[in-house]
Amino acid sequence: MQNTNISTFTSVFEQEVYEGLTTYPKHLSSKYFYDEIGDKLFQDIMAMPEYYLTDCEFAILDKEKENIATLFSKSGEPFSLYELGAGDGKKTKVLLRHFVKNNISFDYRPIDISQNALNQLENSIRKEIPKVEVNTIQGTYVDTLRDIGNANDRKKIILFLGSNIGNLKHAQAVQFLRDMRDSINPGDLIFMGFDQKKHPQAILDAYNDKTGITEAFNKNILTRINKEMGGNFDLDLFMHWEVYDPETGTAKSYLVSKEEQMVQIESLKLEIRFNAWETIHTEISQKYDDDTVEWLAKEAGLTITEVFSDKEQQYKNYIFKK
Ligand code: AVJ
Repeated sequence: MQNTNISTFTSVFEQEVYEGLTTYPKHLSSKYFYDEIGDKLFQDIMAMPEYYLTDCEFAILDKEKENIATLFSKSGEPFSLYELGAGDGKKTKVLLRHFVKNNISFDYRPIDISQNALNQLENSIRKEIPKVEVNTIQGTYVDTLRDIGNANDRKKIILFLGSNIGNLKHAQAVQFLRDMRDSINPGDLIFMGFDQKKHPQAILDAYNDKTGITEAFNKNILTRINKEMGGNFDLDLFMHWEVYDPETGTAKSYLVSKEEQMVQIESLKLEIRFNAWETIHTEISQKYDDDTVEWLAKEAGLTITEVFSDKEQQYKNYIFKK
């Protein structure tokens, strides 16, 4: 018996798994990589030598912290520093420390879907940079952007680091930037990281490490389905496969079925057939160039006021205003 009644799904995750695995070609959303194990695996990815993004952005923030502080506090007004998908805040702390040292008046409002991640972040800031006023906000990007839009107590600066925008297709990225634009006022700023087009091999290596961390990260979505929905995916019967198209700048991750097989998912009352070498598309990680970021900004009604880059132009941070 197949479950086709949407009202019987107990979560959006269940509904999206059902839809993604009963359509052709099959797909699952990378937003479901992140549970406690997925968060840990992503930490491990950020520490890999192949995953240049984190080191590049860290270097940019460190090199440019003075310029960034000047731009954020130009008017001298106190501001709220919102951060979407704050995670462990390792890179942001470079800025926080510098702002505190220079007596810049601001509060830090990290936003994350995970209350656990927020608690850890708040505790570590309390310990390491106690002078920072932290006000955490738990929620999805969409909900919290609405809250940011409604909060007009202070000048707003929104951080969105890590090239997290790269998980969105261009049309979705434009919509996301429009939502950000709608949540700020003239004079407010958006500070974002965009990974850049580069040697295709460097990109493939970053998403296809030999140690298998990225593979485990990609497969964690199957582990979650097994645990949370009573699935019986055999992880060894799927392989991680990465492709990068240097023309479009899109890196895509797949899970490929190594043989013909059936998989059952109990809570969905679903049995799924995989042909040998059939794919599940799980993630895109878009790479950009200045023209593309300018185009996105224009489509969203934003203007780029500043671009910061590492020496090799592997990665860039852009400041946008309304
Ligand atoms: C967290 C979305 C920026 O796409 O580079 C890392 C996630 N996926 N390795 C990225 C990820 C595989 C990462 N983002």
